[in-house]
Amino acid sequence: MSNIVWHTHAVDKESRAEQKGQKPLVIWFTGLSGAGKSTLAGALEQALAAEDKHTYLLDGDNVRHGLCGDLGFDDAARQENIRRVGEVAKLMVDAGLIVLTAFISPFRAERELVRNLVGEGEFVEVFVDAPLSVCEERDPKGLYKKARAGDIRNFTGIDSAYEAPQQPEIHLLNAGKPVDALVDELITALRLRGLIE
Ligand code: PPS
Repeated sequence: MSNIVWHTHAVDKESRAEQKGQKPLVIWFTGLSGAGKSTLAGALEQALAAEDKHTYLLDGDNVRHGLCGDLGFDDAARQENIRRVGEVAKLMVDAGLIVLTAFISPFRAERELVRNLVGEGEFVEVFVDAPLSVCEERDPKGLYKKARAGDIRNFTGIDSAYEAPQQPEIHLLNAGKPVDALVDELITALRLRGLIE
């Protein structure tokens, strides 16, 4: 980037994290529409907040009302969506927060891009794995029905690809287990990795 110089400030990432008394982190939920990303991320955030952790949840549907309100669902728009969210998540980690994100984030390349941007050790990929048939059966927003009818184009799992993570840090099977049990699984996995106390 020409003519733009990075400024280093006296209050830095380490001092902000120390002030908060927590390890900043991005917990990146990925999975099909209706797999349970937002529900699980919300429940985990509640559990972390109850332990006085300072968190922020970036949720796909909400972010698309503002920051990414200009983006649709073709491949290029999804790539840009995830790029922007990755940059915001990185800023929030810099601010000392535990960031939870709930985006389909269907493409491996963009998830890797965010992993590299945030940095290994501060990025945890959580694959919320629910079979397409289960998501379609749940269809909480009626979107699968519309996609099957041809009223929505580029719908993930129907006529747009979902590239499942090959080596996520955490792989949650979400087909019937209660949310509380899955949140316990998540917290145990995060503790085992030394990412939360
Ligand atoms: S992406 O792929 O990461 O950019 O998508 P994301 O920002 O997470 O937005 C997904 C939510 O948008 C709704 N929606 C669609 N999803 C997939 N494909 C198409 N074409 C589409 N159109 C609208 C849908 O409610 C998704 O929410 P979730 O919570 O995942 O069901």
